Amino acid sequence: MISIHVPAMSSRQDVRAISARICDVPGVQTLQADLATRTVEVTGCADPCAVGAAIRAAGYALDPRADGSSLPAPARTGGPSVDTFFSTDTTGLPEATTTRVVELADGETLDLRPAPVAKRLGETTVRMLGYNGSVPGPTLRVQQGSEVVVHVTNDTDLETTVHWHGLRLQNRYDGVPHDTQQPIPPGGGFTYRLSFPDPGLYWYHPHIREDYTQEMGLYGTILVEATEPDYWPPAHRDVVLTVDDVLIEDGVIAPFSRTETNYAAMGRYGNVLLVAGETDLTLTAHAGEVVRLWLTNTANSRVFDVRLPGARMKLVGGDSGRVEHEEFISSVVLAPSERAVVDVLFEQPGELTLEHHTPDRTYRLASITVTGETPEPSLRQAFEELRRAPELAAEREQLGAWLTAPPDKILAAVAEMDDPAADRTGPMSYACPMHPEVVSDQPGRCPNCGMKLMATSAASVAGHDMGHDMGHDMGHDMGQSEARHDSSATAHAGAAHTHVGHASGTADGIEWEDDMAELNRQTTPATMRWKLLDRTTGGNSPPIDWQFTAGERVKIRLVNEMDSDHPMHHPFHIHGAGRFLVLSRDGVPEPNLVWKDTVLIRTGQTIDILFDVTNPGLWMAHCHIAEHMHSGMMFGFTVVAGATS
Ligand SMILES: [Cu+2]
Repeated sequence: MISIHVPAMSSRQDVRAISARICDVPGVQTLQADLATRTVEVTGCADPCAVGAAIRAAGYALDPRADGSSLPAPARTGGPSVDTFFSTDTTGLPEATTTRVVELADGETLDLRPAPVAKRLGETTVRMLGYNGSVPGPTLRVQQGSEVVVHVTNDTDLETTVHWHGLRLQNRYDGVPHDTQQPIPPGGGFTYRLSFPDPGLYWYHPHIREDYTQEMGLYGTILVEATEPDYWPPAHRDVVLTVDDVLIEDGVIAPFSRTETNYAAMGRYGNVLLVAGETDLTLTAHAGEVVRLWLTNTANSRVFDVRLPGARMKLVGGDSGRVEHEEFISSVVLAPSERAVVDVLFEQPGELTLEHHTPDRTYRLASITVTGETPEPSLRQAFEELRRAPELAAEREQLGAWLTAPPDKILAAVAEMDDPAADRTGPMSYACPMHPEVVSDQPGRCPNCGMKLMATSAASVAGHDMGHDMGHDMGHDMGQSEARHDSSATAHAGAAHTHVGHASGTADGIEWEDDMAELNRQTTPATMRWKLLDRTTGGNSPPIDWQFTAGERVKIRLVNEMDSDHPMHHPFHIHGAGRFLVLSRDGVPEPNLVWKDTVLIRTGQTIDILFDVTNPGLWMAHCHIAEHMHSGMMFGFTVVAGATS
């Protein structure tokens, strides 16, 4: 181990600047910085002189005694050791290329390499991670019923896997670290064999540190072409668009700790929107043209409401294939990892804007110039037709019995959140982090949104510290108070709760923005525990023993409980053990069926799904807010082979 004393390293900002440089030194395996002793420790086979040079390049002088020489570990003087950050440095990185479309025939092979790239976002160039050099990674076009092979080589500095989101494939290619495969180490590889039983739009991303890797750009889409010729209505052209957001601070993607996920409370919301990887996407279309938009939400946490004023939109498909009946729409809501297939008819020439709407704001997603050249053949008449999908009409026929049947499983989403100031003494007042006007002299819940009230001194102190770039050890204060006061959540369970029913901070049960960014930034899986609890028999345990049989159908009730320290929406995702139909939302039968793998459970909402179990193995179910998944909102269940599978 190389141990170097850096006398001027006194803040997290210093650590970040130094680790950004050291991470790029060849041979560095792990990096640990200790603010108490102002020491940097590096393992691996790196040249000590190169590590010393990297620290000097970051602008910090070295202690002459320890300049680059190998020393035994320094004696610790106590105090917390500070974790380090993934690099944000763009030096020497290849510039990101544009996303390519890769057509793969049955049996063909693709090489896929996740690696760092330098990508221009508006005025700045930032370090990102891309598959095969682009963000998003290549769009794969494959045939329904085919099989392809993907060799993944990990050129990042973090273990990885690839999860093929929405594909009902063999369990061992599902990309879940330790459960279905060993993580792919930096420099290592893994070969996936993918099958595509269902037409539609799918996507791929890592299943390790999703909060970091997905935000940094590791995602790509898969378009599975239907075998049936008229499965989709006619369209002139396909346009595949990912919608995403990234958090840019000080000209870099706000750095990530190597050891700990933050923003655990609400997930990380970005301040820059990325559509197909671009901040300023421009598209062209022709009057009379029907363009099929294939939309995927790849954001960590943000829900999008996509609109296109001035053109007509027709919903034709969702997560996995077409909808029961096509319908004209003015907006489509996409939660993280959900997909929508929308046909757009551009009626006349002009300048249009693809938009994202929240109750308070309108964001531009892309500019579309519509020219006057009308394409042949005309599809205007076909666009007017609203078709029905016979296979889903058949499902509808037998859904009545499932609607009235009791659920086979009941799953509840709940949060436990520590108050960073819970152990302070003296008079306390408590306020809602989302609604500062709600103040109480007792711990409790916010009557507006149901959130746990936090000691106000904590909130204001935190806000001050955060203004100074992470403070220096706010996170550790929280960690320590958590260790000493692990019972704060249970202590509060006895406090008087204000029952708020289905009311929530936002009337529609969606957190469109991060309204408590400073508190959110400090929350980690240690202080914010997201839970999925099995309430099938009224209990309070995690769903530890779910076992299904391939070929069966299971009714699962998903309850987003208001009696929680932080009620919030959750996009609930089930891996490729099968696919599901939404039966009802708050008791209202789903009006338009589509096969799904992710459903948005709004705050306070109850959703019944019918899970069609098809593929044996050990599978995951989790919230697709990356930070919630890493804070406990995930469990595995098994599917055993049935008589016919
Ligand atoms: Cu969640």
